[in-house]
Amino acid sequence: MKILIQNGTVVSATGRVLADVLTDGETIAAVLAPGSALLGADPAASVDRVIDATGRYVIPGGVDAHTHMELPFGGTAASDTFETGTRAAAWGGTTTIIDFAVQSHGQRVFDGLTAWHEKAAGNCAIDYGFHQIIGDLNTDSLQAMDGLLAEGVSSFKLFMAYSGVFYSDDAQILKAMQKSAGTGLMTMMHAENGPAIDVLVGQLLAQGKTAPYYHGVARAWQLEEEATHRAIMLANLTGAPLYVVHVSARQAVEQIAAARDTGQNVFGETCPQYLYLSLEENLGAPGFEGAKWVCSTPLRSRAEGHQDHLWQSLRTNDIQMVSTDHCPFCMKGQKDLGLNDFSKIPNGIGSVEHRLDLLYQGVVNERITLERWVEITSTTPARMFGLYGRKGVIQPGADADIVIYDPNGHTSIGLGVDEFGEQTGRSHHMNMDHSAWEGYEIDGHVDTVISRGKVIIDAQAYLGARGDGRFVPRGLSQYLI
Ligand code: DUC
Ligand code: ZN
Ligand code: ZN
Ligand code: ZN
Repeated sequence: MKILIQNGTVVSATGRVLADVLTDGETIAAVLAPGSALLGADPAASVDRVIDATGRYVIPGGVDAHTHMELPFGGTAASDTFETGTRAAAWGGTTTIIDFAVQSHGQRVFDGLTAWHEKAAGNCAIDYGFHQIIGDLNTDSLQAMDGLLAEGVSSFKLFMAYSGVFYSDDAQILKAMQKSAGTGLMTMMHAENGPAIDVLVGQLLAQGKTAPYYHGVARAWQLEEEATHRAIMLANLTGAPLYVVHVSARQAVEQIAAARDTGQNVFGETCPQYLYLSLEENLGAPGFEGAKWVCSTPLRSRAEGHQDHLWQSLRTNDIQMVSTDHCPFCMKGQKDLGLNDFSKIPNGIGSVEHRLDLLYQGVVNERITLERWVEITSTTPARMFGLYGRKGVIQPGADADIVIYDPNGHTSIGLGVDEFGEQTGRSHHMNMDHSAWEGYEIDGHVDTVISRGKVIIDAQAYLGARGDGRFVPRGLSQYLI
């Protein structure tokens, strides 16, 4: 199958150009001057399909480097399977996810990784890779980490919170970081001071403060700043490359920026929820409604300026990229486990479908440039996690993962049906009974999505199939020398 995308504006991390893009099989064959004579007078005669992209952007498919399909958490499991979650991602212009394989307590690392392969294999609509969560950091786990890269897993995640589940103490973190420094594997860190949070949670509950809002009170920004600083210092000592996940507090951003200014290999990720949503307006919604937005790190106070600072940090590169931390739970039967106790609400928000659209608003509102939009949603994630060249760029030889984005289009985000069962014209495809983004109106629209040379979203129709997506082994981060 050969596809010619004509007359679009090809946008990369470094610029934009009017060009035609030719795919051949699963890869990109050429980026050509518009109407290039190479194909002769009638391109339709030499390709299988011609797509007119006049007035639209042609961008590399999105790379979402932080998802949790089917994650067991809080006595339940994330509601998107690899099948439903990757299909929703495709609708939103994401053509690669990197999900977190879990080693749980008492399990061996490679048993956790194998279990994740079993969940994903044959079920995904788009390509996928894995990071490895090390949830039980013992001698055996440290040894197993030597074998991760050979399995195409070049990063592992540790948690400074969630005691008894994924938690690692400083001694364990130090040892894992020594391994990271020795192997080049990226250390990914959930940076919150869990033991301090646990004390505050207990005190709040004892005072009868059980509403979702108190989730945000207990997980104070000081505990994110402190843990971020501690992780940075341990990485500094050991020489480990460090990537801090889901940064929400401006003070944590400042820690990352300061470390980067000294030349340390420290990187930061934020998520759409921290750019748009807040402690006051969302977690503080009446009744139990705020449970929709219980995630960790938590949404932060708008009055304290975290959201504005995060947008600025994306522009100045104090923060390098945006992933979703997609971890969806339904209200009914899942979030409602914490009806009388906020600490029992499963943590997570579903956004895998909306990352490109939500970040495009940053272009519309002049928070970031068009090129930066492509960089933080596709190119940097690919480089950060050893996929660049194949993913994250439109160039000959790269996988033909391409999105045609219409800046004059419009996207209404929310459930496809309302409470009366009527079609709303909204766009939700995630397996959730609510949307954290209900009612968001987006300037811009994902028109066409091509995944390894196959058109999977076209004219509001899904043409992909379960099993189209393949595991992509990753190399070391391309940000490291
Ligand atoms: N944060 C979430 O919101 N969900 C899953 C795990 C995490 O760290
Ligand atoms: Zn986390
Ligand atoms: Zn996560
Ligand atoms: Zn459109």
